[in-house]
Amino acid sequence: MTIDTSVLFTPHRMGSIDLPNRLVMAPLTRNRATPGTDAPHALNADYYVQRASAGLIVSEATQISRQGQGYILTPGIYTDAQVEGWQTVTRAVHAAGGRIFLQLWHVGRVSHVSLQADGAAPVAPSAIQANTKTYLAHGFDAVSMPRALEVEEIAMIVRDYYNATVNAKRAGFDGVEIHAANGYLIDQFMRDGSNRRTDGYGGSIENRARFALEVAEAVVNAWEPGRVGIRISPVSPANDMRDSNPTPLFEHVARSMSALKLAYLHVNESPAADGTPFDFAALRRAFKGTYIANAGYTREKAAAAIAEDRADLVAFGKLYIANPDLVARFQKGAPLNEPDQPTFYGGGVKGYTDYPTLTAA
Ligand code: 8OZ
Repeated sequence: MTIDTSVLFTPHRMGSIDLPNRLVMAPLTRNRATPGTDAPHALNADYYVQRASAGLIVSEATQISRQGQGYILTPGIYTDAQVEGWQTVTRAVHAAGGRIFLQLWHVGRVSHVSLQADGAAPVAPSAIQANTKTYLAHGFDAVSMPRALEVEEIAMIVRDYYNATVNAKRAGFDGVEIHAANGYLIDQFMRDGSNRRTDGYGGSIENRARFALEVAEAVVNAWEPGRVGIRISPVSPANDMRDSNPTPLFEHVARSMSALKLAYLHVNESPAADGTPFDFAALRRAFKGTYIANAGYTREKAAAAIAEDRADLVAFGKLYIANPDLVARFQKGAPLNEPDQPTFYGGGVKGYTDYPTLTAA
């Protein structure tokens, strides 16, 4: 059976912006910022420009503060040098006809004392060490033991999200995506495997989702809801995450974000470790804006998801690493380049801006 994939190349209105097609470049950590400043530079602009035919680019995860960093050479959005670096990226992407959102990131406990000011412990909802690794100057290593945040400190981090959003606007982005997925700080608050708090930020679903809500409110106040999205990963076990009852938790999150009129809900649909099914369609129903599906989609699966109204847009990660002209390749049904795993994290041009386009190949 041949599938009609033409739906992938139809326009879509997402919040305050118009997208020319349904393909999203997923946020992808590549560890190639400037050493010392963690500012983006010309090579990073080249990389995003090559991928500017995507309906939407979501930038690599970008720390909102030094405390929010968990890996070497990931970019920030909290210094003037970083804002200026991102300006070169957004200007180049816009000149090439693209649209780009910045992904706002605080890693929480997925960090290491060597990245924190004065070698301090990373922060988390609770002092529970994750059984996971981070990428440091000496290679991959275990994350450090975190300390639990004081309630007053939580408000300061919400403020950091606000300031980072103001900076993203100054840097020329079209919007921002709140990274609430993959076991980083917001996800650590939401899921009960990493949150044992007994104050207003722990216990009930409403309490565990409170930090996510406060962050979303701050970000919307710094810009406008039509330029704000959020990414979640309800059952992904990545970074040692678990929750005893994810369905009502993430339905509550989707409904709350819908009430704030966020432009989109971006869902990493990676399955649970034990294969327990999760009803992603319930999240689709609970959220009134654009639904972006991600994880393991192909051209045909993406077209089917959109045709059957399970998603509005589909994000591609590894396929976008290897295929800068993914839109043109999908349009033609052309063969795809294979992603080269050893060059994903760190390095220069190799495995970054040297994947051939169809016309070059
Ligand atoms: C891979 C390596 C480092 C970070 C995520 C930001 O999983 C990441 C990430 C992925 O969301």
